[in-house]
Amino acid sequence: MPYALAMCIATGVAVFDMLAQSGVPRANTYRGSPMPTLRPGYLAFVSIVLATLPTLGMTITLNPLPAQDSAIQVQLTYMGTMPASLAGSVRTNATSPVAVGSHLLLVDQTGFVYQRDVGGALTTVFTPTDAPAGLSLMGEKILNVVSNQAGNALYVAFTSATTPAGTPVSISPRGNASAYQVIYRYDFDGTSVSNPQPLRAFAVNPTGHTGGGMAVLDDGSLLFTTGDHGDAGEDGRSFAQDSVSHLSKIVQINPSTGDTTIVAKGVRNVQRLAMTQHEGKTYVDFVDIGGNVAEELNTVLLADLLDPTRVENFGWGRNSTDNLAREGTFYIDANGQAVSAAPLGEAGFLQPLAQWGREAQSFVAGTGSISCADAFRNIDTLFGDLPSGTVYAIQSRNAGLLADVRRVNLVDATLHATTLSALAGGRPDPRFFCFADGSAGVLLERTGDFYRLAEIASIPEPSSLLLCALPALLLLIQHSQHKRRGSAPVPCDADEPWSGLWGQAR
Ligand SMILES: [Ca+2]
Ligand SMILES: [Ca+2]
Repeated sequence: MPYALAMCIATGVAVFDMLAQSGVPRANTYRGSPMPTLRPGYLAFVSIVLATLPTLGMTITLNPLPAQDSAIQVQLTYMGTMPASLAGSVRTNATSPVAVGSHLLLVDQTGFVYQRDVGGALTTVFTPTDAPAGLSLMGEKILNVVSNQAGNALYVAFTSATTPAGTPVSISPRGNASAYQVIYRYDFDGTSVSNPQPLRAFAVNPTGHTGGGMAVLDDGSLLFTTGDHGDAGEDGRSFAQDSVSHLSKIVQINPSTGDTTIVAKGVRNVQRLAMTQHEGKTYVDFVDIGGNVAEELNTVLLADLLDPTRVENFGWGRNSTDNLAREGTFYIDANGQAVSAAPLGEAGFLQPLAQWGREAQSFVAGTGSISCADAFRNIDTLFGDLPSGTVYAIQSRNAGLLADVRRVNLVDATLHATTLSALAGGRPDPRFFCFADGSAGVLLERTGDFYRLAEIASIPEPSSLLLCALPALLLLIQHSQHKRRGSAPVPCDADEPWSGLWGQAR
C-alpha cells in the first residue's frame, strides 16, 4: 500500500507540475503572511522515499516484503459443520477436505473421515477402529487423504507405531524417528472403503515437521511430501538436501511396488499439494511453512517435476556444495536466522512464487494453497495463515519473479466485513480446499465449520482516491485564494528550485 500511495502522490505531483509549467498562477500568501507553498520537488522527494521503503525494508531487515492491503473481496457462505472429535473449545483436528466425484471428504486427523454428499448428508467413511491390521495408530492418526482422478480409489497416510509385515520401509537417518507414516491404497465406492493395500512406510518423528501433502497422478502413482522431522530454530540440516533419505522430499510412490523416487528436495513442512491448471499446463502448487523468516508459496510444472533429468530443489536444508541453507529468498544459519539475501533466480534452486514474513506476528504458519477451477476472477492463488486466519492472494504468476502478496478482505453472507478468527471465536486454523464443483472453500479447525468462498466486486479505496486528488485540491485552493485576494503569483524559480518553498510576498 505505501508503494501505491506513493505512486498516487507522484501522479499528483506530475499534474501539479504540468499546471504550474503551463502558467496557472499559484498564490504564496495567505492573509498577508508568508505561506508555505508545496513544491513539486519536495513532494517528489517524499514520494521517492515512500516508494523506496519496501525495498529498504527487505535489504536492511532480511525479511520478505510486507503483505499489501488490497481491494480484493471474498464472500463466505456457511455450508456445514463436520462432526466434532475433540472436547473443549477446539472441536476438530481437521485438515483440508477433499473433493471426490461430486462429494466432499471431511478429514479429521484424530482418525475420522466423513463423506458429505451434494445435499449435505454426512456418512462416516472411517473411524480409528477401522485401522488395517498391523497398524497401531497414534499422533495424527490420519495425516491426509486423497483420491485418484476417477474417484474410485483413496490413498490414506496413517501415523502408526508399527508397520504391517512385508511393507517396504524408508528408515530415517536423523535418529529421532519413533513412528511411521504408512501409505495405503483403498478401493472407494463413494461411501465406504475396502481392500486396504499398504504401499510404503516412512520412519518419522511424529512431534516434528511431518509434511503430508499428497496428490495422485494419472498413472496411479502418488506424490507424497515428507517433513524435515525437525522443529523451529533449525536450518533443515543436511538431510533435506541429500539425494538418498526421504526427509524433506517430494517422493513419487509406485502403487504396484511401493518403490519411491525422489522428484524434489529441500521442502520443509508441506502439508498439502494442489494440482492446478494455468494456461493449459498442470502445476503442483504448495505452501511450505517457514521457520523464522519466510512462508513460501511454491509452484512447479508437473512435467518438470516428473522429468528425471533434474531433481527440483526448493532450497531448505544445508546444501553440500556451498553449505548454505535457504528459506524463501534468504540464506539462514544453523539456528534458522537470516544472514543474507540470495540472488533472485538463483541457479539450481526453485525460489518461491511468493513469500511473506512475520511482520507484527510472533507465530506464523502458512496454509493452502488453492487455485480452484471456477472460483476466482482476479485471484490467481489463495492461501493464508493458520494462527491468525489472515487470508492472502496473489493475482498473477510469473516465473522467476516474486508475486505481490495481498491481504484479502472477507465479508459474510450479508456483505458485512468479517475475519476467520471472528467466525471461529478464536484461533481459526483455516484449511483451504476446492469443492467438487470447482468453487473454493475453507474449513476452520476450531469449529469444524466450512464455507464457500466467492470473489465478489472489489471494494473502492477512498483513501487512495483522496490522496490522488490531494495535490490537485491544494492547487485549486491556492488558485482560489489568489483570485480572491488579487495577489500576484511567484513564478517557480528553475535556478533555485527550493526557493519557492518558503516564498515571499510581493
Ligand atoms: Ca524433475
Ligand atoms: Ca524454499
